[in-house]
Parts: sequence; C-alpha cells; structure tokens
Amino acid sequence: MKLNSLTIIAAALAAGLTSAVAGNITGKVTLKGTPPAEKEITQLKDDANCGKMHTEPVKTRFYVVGAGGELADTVVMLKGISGKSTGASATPLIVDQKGCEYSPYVGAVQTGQSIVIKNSDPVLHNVHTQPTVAGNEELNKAQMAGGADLTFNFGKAENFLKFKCDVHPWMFSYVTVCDHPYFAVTGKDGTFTIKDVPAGEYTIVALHRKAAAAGMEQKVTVTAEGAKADFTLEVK
Ligand SMILES: [Cu+2]
Repeated sequence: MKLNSLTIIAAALAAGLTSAVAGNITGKVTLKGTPPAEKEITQLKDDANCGKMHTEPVKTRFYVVGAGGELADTVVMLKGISGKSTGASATPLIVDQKGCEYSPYVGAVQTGQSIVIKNSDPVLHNVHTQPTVAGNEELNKAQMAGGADLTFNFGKAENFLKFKCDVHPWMFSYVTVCDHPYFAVTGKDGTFTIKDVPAGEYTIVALHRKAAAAGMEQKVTVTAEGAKADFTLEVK
C-alpha cells in the first residue's frame, strides 16, 4: 500500500500534476516545564454585571495544559502556502461572548472565512478588532445584550489577530488567519488533525501565544497514509 501510494505520488509529480493523493496530518503538542499559575481576573469579579455570572474564579488562559503537558490553544499550520483559501465557502468560526469571556480564546480561519461573533450575555459588549497586518481592517462595533450576531472576515494572513472588548478590558480572543485550509487548533488533549493535505513535503509550524509566538517548525512528508507531527514546546 505504501509503495503503491508513493508510486502514484511520484508519477503525479513526474507528470507535473498537482497530486490528487491526500492525507491527514495528525499530531500532539506537549508543553515542557511548569507554566506560571494563571491569575484570577479580578476586574471581572469586581464588575457588577459580569462578576455575578460566575460562581468559580475566572482565570487567565495563557497556558491551557493537561496533567501530562497536553497543550491546548496551539495553532498548527502548513507554512509557505498562499492563495489556496477556500474561506469564502467554509463554515464560519463561531466566537461567543458568555460570562464576559470570549470563547474560544484561540481560533483559526482562512482568509475570507466568516467569523461570527455572538453575544450570549445580558450585557453590552463591543467587538474591537486590532489587526497588525496591512489590509486587515480594524473595526469596532457595539453589540447589545441579545443583539444580532456580528460577522467579520479578513483578507490577509495574520497570526493571533486580536479581538477585544473595550467595555470589559480583560476580554480577548485571538484568531489566526491562514491563506489556505491547512491548519488546526489543538484541543485540551493537545492533539490536532489537519485534513486532506495534498501529498508532498511541507514545513509545518506550531504557534502558541506564550510558548511559541514566533512558531516552532519541522518538516513533514504527507502521503496517502497521512503524516504525523508532534511538537514539544517549552514554557517561556
Ligand atoms: Cu464585553
């Protein structure tokens, strides 16, 4: 099976064709070292409206890490690919505001893919985008309690594009924008799957806001059987 796949890939490459063979890249991101303790967001606790929405202390989410070092909120993407976005037809990323927090804290979309912001809270929020890449627009829109969803999209690739709320200065969400569909965000078990990657050799990069803001790279070769790419990031 493996030989057959490689033969097909070789034939496709020799013919100068884009290979129709594709596989999934799977892997796990592990954090090495003990991260600093997350801090309680006292501004939230002290806010008359937001504080009463929680019975447990609400803490920062800098390192969402499991007992075995499983690291969530890591964006894993192929590097050096552009102009391959299918974002216009992709399912929107839903970002909710609930309990005066953004969820998810870290997300990823393609260029042109809709980011739908909901307000599930009985309070006013405002959604303020703060891109750093030219061509991505800074927008600032109020969203009343029970207000209509707000939809955003961005045309340029950007890592960790910041969404914030000016009413509640602790509220942030970071959405990475890719110019292709080959990315994933690790879940609480630290794993990720990048689906349907055309066979070939790539550089794959893991980005974590604290542990790997500039990204950690490795080479990966994708065949019809897919590929595996694990990362170990260190506490910074
Ligand atoms: Cu808010």
